[in-house]
Amino acid sequence: MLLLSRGLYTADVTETVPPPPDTAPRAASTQWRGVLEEYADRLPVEAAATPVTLREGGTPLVYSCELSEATGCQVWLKFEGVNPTGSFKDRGMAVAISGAVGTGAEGVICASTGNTSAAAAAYAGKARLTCGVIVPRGKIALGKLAQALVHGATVLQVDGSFDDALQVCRDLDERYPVELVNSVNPLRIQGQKTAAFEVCDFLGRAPDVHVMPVGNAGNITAYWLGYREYAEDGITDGLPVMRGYQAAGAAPIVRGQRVADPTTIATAIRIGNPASWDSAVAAAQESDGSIRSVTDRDILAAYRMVAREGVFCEMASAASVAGLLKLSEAGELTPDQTVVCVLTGHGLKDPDWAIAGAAPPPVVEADVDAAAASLGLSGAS
Ligand code: AN7
Repeated sequence: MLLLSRGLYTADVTETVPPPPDTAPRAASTQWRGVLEEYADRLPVEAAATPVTLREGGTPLVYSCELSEATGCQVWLKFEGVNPTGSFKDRGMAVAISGAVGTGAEGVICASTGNTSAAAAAYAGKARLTCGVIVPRGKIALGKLAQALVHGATVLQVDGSFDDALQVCRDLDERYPVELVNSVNPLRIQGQKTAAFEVCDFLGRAPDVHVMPVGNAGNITAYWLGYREYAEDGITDGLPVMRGYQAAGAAPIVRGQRVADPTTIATAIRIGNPASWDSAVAAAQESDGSIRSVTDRDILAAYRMVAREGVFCEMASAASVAGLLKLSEAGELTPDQTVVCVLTGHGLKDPDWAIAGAAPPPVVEADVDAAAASLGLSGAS
């Protein structure tokens, strides 16, 4: 066995995963129960039989006044940063780890630009499975590394890219008794498609345009699957145009060839050879959409813009907003369209960027007059 024992835990795995409580129907429930229970009828039964959940999903769709004014559309932000580990990865990981428990796996592995490892570590911890993660050395945000470590994963760094790390994990999966929980695992896509259901459930319809970042391309594959399932079952009567955005320095799909040394400040999407490349292209083509790129400068401006409106997303997430603004500038949006931008992860995972863009807060005396003067207040009563 490659993975280290968790030492403390010797109990049978199934003993640690009690059946879900017999909860109230969705409308009467006050706590969101997680994607496995909320969408049990739309997920593979084998995963639902051994549920591992941190009550992921149920994330807010926040109306953006700023972006709606800027584009003439109704723009909603699907804020996936409020998932249990702070990114959309929890949706797919809940299902993939549940599946791993069901098949009797003892350990899981993944390669990651950070968020997948945080989610894998947390859900493996919940299920008392061992977890090994392989990350590109020095290229993942500190908060994400902290998550993987604190949840008890064994973290390895490789001198290489995410793509190199994923290849190692694929090889391990082939030769050792471990379950691979990257998005090449179909249960990950199944879990992540629930975000599309939530969007439609909340809006009462499918959006006209769906904008999101693209890295390894699992998430665009998952959203497109979710939107299609709802349309095929007559729950919605339209499909959105899918608009995916890669970072300009890591845009293999846009360039039509692998990028050997991808570079971008959006480390989460610093990926040169996406595993779900073909299905991402299919989502764009079938929906009359596109996969394009945005520069790091565009991403940073978008990151600051949504943060000023109260939503703190991570840099990679802001690629969706940067993309939306480019669509608007190019006249590719129709007034009053309903647009959803996915913000895939939380800004607190990597606060360095927020700090770097701000002047250091001045130090003042603990005194009302000094504070008022520094705040520019006048007209005291
Ligand atoms: C915040 O964690 O690939 O196109 O290893 O963390 O489905 O890969 C992260 C990807 C967008 C891209 N936004 O999603 C990983 C990893 C954030 C992300 C993406 C990621 P995919």
